[in-house]
Amino acid sequence: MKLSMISTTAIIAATALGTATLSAHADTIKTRWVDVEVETVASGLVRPWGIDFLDNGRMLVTELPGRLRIVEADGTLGEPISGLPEVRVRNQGGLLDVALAPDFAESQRIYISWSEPEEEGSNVTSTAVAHARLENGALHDFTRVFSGYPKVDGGRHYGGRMVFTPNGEHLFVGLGDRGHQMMQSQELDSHTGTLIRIHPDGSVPADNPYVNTEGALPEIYSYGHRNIQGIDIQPSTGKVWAVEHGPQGGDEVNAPEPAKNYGWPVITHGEQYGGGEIPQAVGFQNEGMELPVWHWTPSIAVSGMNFYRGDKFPAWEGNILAGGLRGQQVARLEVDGDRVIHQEVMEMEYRIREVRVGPDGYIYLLTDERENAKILRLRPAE
Ligand SMILES: [Ca+2]
Repeated sequence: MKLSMISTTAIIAATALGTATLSAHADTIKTRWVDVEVETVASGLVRPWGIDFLDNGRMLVTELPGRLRIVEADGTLGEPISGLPEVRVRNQGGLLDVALAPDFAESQRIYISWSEPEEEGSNVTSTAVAHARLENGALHDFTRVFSGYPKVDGGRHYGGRMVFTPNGEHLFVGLGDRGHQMMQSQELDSHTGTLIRIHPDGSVPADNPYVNTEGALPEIYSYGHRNIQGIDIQPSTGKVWAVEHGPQGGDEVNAPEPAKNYGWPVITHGEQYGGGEIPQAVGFQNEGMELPVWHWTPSIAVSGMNFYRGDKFPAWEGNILAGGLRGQQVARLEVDGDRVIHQEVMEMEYRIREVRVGPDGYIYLLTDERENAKILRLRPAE
């Protein structure tokens, strides 16, 4: 995806049934339905992780090392916004996602997720969510609405992706297994390896599946997840979908339903890093556990996911767009009901951390570099 002026010849290779891989060596990627231009909107970021869209093309972007910035439409990076909590920056931990409140236009309220230490400087952390009012480059009235239980000494698998339902009533947050004691993902007495559903003020919806289950945490919506890294609401159904990292192999797309078990670490298509079976795994399926809608084996290290909605890529309406870190790609999945029927891979030359459809219908990507990371924009070629 070098942005040279050489015209593109896309290389199309079938790598698996129903999959086409498109590799662009210029500024245009030829895909099945449309030629796609890749533009650099902004650069100079450090491990950007989350993005949401303000008015007039301005964007709010998090950087994992604990900064939140406004990026102007012309790519100018604003000064870091003050008023963040202590963010424990360690391995995969740091400042994670950002989302405008559903009533942002009136309230100026934003939501962030981050790795929250037990006490100042502690490595014992969990994923927390808060809201605050954004005004004059600073956060005010900072209010924590969720903190994962338990806090764990470790720097991996925080989850942290957030999405509001379109009516603003519910907030979903994906939480990871924290990288050890994986069987905690199978238990309901911790938030480890779960998808939670709360009201925007942090209160628990009365119709959450475990509100009347003794010993279960009431925020839990579904469980048996490994590390959710992308989440969105399917426009045609209003249902939540999520992508999660497998270990070595077995990255998944799931359409989580309340009280259902998505199997980690008991069922997986993955194996240990370096090879060998996951010790707790029994295979690809097991009684009472849900199969993924789709899986990537080998892993692309899936990160970021949005359903396409908008007027710029009409042929992609309702498709899933998912990023790949190790896979350095955007995967486009055509969805029919609750099945994926075709995959097309757009190869990028960057690790892709997040994929978001902007209010303008263009597709925004965050690249994952430790220096000079970028916001890229996909648009139909002229
Ligand atoms: Ca699973």
